Formats: sequence, C-alpha cells, structure tokens
Amino acid sequence: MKMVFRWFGADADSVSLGQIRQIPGVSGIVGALYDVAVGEAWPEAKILALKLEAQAYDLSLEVIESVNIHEDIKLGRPSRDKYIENYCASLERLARAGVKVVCYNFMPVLDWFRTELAHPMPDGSTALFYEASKVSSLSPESVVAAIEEESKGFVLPGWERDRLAELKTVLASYEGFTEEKLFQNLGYFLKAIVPTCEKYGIKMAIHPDDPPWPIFGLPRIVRDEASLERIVGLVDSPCNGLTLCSGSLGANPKNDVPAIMRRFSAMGRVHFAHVRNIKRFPNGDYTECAHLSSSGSLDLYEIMRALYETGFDGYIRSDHGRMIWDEEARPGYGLYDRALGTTYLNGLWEAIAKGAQRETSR
Ligand code: DNO
Repeated sequence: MKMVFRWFGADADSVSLGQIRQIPGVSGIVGALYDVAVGEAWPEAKILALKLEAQAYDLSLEVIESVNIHEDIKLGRPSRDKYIENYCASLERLARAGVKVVCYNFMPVLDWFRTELAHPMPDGSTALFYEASKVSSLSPESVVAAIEEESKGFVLPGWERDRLAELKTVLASYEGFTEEKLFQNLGYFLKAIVPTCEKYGIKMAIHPDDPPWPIFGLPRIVRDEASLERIVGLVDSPCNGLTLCSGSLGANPKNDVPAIMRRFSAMGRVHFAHVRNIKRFPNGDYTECAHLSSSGSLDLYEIMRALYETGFDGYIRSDHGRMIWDEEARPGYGLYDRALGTTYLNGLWEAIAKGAQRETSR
C-alpha cells in the first residue's frame, strides 16, 4: 500500500506541504484543481504546477480526488457528451503528469453530507456529526445553509459554491429520477471513458455515497456490496475501480466493511482506500471519531487485515479527523488527527505484515 494525504492547495489549506512531508510514511498528496469549474477540461499547465509544488517536498501527485462529474452526465442530458469529452481530456493530461488513480463520485447534487461540523465530543475535541432526524425533517437548503455557516470560511470538499448556488434548480431536476436511471447514466459514462483510461493507464475509483442511503429524495446508488458489485460489472476492466471508504459504507450497520474490502480488493478493483472510524447510535445518528477501533463502531484492524491479505497495493489515506489541540482548519481536514490516524494505520499494517511473515516462517 502507498500512504497518501489529502491536500487542498497552498491558498486553501491550513496544512502545509512541509508539514505533510514530516508525517512518517506518507509518500504523496491527494490533490485536485479546485479552481476549474465542474465540466471543464483541466489545463495541463495547472496540473504540472501542482505536481511540481508537491515534488519540491518529495511528495508525489499520483492520486486525484476528485475530478467531479457534471450534473448533466448524472442526469443523462444530451450535453453529457461534451462534458465526457472534456473529462477524457482531463484524464489524458493527468496521466501525462504521472497520475495513476482518479477518485470521483456519482452522488446527485450533494456530495458527502453531515448536519453538524463541530459536534462537541466528551474529550473536548469536535467532530463531524450526522443527525438523522434533521435530515428527515428539514429542507436541504436549510441544512446546507447551517453547514456553510459553520465551515469557518473554508470551502468544504464537494460543497463548492457554484454547486450550492443553484441548489434549488438542481434538486428540482432530479424530481422523479430513479436509481435505475442513475445506474444507466453511470454505465454510459464509464463505457465512454474506460477506453481513454486503458490507453493512458488511469484507474478510476468511484467513492461510496456518504451517507450510503438516499437523502432528500435523491437517489444514491453506491452504497453496499450489491451496488458495488453491479458497478464493477458495468464495464469489466480494472480501470473501472473503487475508492472504498470505511466511514461512508460503515454508517450503515448492515454493511460488513472488512468483508466488502476483502471481496473487492481480492478482485483487484480497490485502487484507493479511505480508512477511518465512525460511531453509530441506535437512532440512526452517527458521529465521526478518532481512528482507533475502540473509539467507534468499526474494527480498523480487520479492515487493514482484509486489505493486507488480499495483496492491496493501491493508495490509502486516513480520513476526516476530529479537531483537536485547538487547531483551526477545514472541518474534517486538520493536520493533527489525520496525522494520528495515518500513524495508527501504518502501525496496524506493520503489525499485520510482521505477524503474517512470522506465521509463514514457522
Ligand atoms: C469528503 C470526501 C468526499 C469525497 C468525494 C469523492 O470529505 O470524502 O468529498 O472526496 O465524494 O469524489
């Protein structure tokens, strides 16, 4: 596995490349161009500039999170072909710059969703929180407005202003839109881009829906083992792969996260893993928490063991951290707790690898 760390760019991140370089075992950043509008082709010069910026700190740029998908592609509008063409141009340019994996999602309108960004934890830290009753009783506009207010001026990933400005109109365009239609449009998109991916050596990695169930009546189709199975079958190519995110899938107690990791990693379809913990409550709420298994509902040892035992050699990163030690940062994406998470994941991996070596030499 190759340990990487998400970075939002010099102007937009409270964390510096110099700091990331000092986290043990991190070989590269997970980057993106945040100033290119969704649907536009990414300019080659900007990609190269980001790569050089990372390289100056001995960090690679081999993973992009995300090249976002224009809503017209998700909705299957006639204009989708133009956006798919631009997408392929971005993929070709990224490949030329040495990028190997592109993470993306196919969630209509909203990306990941929480109702609170700084929920107080008993230890004095704060964490992202999902309150089920708010989602069922409030309008998307009011929850989104409240979240924007809490974001401390940082633009949250997937919550870019141009996307939110037209929230009402975009939500309306999904009225009556079915899961089946969304699957078909994902299939159309994948069939159109996989030849480019194969030609240039780029692996696509779809991110699970977060949370992994429909919200505000919007269909969500990347949410459990069955849907992942269907997605990898849409195009039978290693370029049609997955980002498996333990925290997203794990919000649904029915998802056996280690088993899902094991299954798709053994198929060679997991190119990127987001590994973090969450704590679920019986009423459907959940909170993010420290990565440590005993802090939440997921067994991170079993998740890492599933990856190790299936020969996982893709990219991995810790994910959403709590805000600790008075850090001021983009919610979920501070330095300290993600660095603790990284170190914990590295420790689990070393212990699992050495345990397995000891077993085989017995
Ligand atoms: C949130 C992230 C998501 C993720 C996208 C992938 O923190 O996990 O925004 O990057 O869904 O396209």
